[in-house]
Amino acid sequence: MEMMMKLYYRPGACSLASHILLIANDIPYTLDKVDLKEKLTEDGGDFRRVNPKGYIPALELDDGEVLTENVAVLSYIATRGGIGLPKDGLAHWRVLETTTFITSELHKNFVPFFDPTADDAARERGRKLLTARFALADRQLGDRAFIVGDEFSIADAYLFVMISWAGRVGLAVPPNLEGYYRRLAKLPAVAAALEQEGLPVPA
Ligand SMILES: N[C@@H](CCC(=O)N[C@@H](CS)C(=O)NCC(=O)O)C(=O)O
Repeated sequence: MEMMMKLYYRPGACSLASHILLIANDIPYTLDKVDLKEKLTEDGGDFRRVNPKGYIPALELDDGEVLTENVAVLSYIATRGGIGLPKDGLAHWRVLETTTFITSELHKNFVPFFDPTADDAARERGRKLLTARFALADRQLGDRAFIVGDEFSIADAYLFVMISWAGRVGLAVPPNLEGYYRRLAKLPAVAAALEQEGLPVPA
């Protein structure tokens, strides 16, 4: 029997972006819901044996290799399936440029909000940085449908998750980004991933 890719995930976590990409690329996959606190896989196994870093996303490939780190996992899925990362030209690098911005300038600045040991000063710093970074993303989006070029890319899937987190921590994003978020939620791959993870579809 041919092995299927397996995505180690947590509902609504950054792994949602990879989940969206698997669906958009029509790649068969299975899901494994990780207990991140206890570092256990869905069947109670030791998640650190899958990914010694202990975090998600982790994508088990069809040959048993495990790939980690959002930018690599997202790029891998898009390259395998052909949707989400332009093959060549400057467009390829522009998508990676924006996806790296999302991982290092947005995603990382949410850490104090999800870390129970972080203090108010760390959260305030995070809030200031996130407000400035979301403003940059808003300017980049302008009145276009997608964050890079004219097509849906891995950067849109990742930014979608970041905007959903902004809502969770009570951080307002510019109205234009909010509208973009609601439009993305209606894309079939995004709606299907939300449903499979048991997450509400934004109104
Ligand atoms: N550098 C990693 C960070 C991934 C990450 O922050 N994952 C979070 C969920 S969104 C996680 O698993 N946190 C639990 C932990 O670190 O214990 C990447 O870009 O993939």
